Amino acid sequence: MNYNSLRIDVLTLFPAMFQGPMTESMLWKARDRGLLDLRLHDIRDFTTDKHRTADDIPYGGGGGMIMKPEPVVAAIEHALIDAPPGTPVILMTPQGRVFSHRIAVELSRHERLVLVCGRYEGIDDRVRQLLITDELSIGDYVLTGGELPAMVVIDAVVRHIPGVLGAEGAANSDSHADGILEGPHFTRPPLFHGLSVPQVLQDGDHGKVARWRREQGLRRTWERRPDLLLTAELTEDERYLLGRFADEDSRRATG
Ligand code: 4GO
Repeated sequence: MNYNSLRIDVLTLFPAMFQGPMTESMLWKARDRGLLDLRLHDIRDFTTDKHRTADDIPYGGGGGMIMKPEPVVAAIEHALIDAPPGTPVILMTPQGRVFSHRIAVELSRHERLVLVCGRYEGIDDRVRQLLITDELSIGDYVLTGGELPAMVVIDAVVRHIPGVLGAEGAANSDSHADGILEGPHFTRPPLFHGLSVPQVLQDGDHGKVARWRREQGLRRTWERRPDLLLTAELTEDERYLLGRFADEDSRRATG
């Protein structure tokens, strides 16, 4: 098999933060198999003064410090050497579009990605104006830096590089892969603290198991994330099942 590999350049003032997460388990395997080429760059290495100054006070006053534009721009330009045109240069920021399964799949199809992590009150906006092509947020909360969001994006993207996951195509049945959640999972023993594994899974009729899983996934989505059902592409059978959940609901409410 001829796998394509993904190179990700991360620009940060704290490259050591990536050492743990990026050298464990699946991510390590991806790197070991040559599917992921992860390169960490210390933005401070692109400063030019003797104190290696990466931040400065904000124009207009106010608290906190701002990351100086020159070292960040130099780091991005370094990361973009020999990168194909259209390589995403992504800034992690709570002001970005909210990261999702769909965006993870989209990003995994590129040959190269550049992730820029801010610290303090953020980066001088001219870096964004000049070089940033995408701004991503992992959710509506503020963190002390873009490093944890970058790691979240890397983990979610790398799972979609062909050859990374053990069971080929295991990512396709994931929660969110087709717009609905997954149902529950079980392993041995068949009886645990008085709770048994559903008989259909123990019987191992693959057709029945597939139908049961789809129904459980739909049920969970109905219960927990009904917003997802507004956009999920469902078959006629699945729409019928949703109707049944609604009926069960109203019987519980009235009976
Ligand atoms: C990203 C960056 C939150 C996110 C960040 C997020 N906080 N929700 N903080 O993805 C500029 C300096 C932004 C600290 C950074």
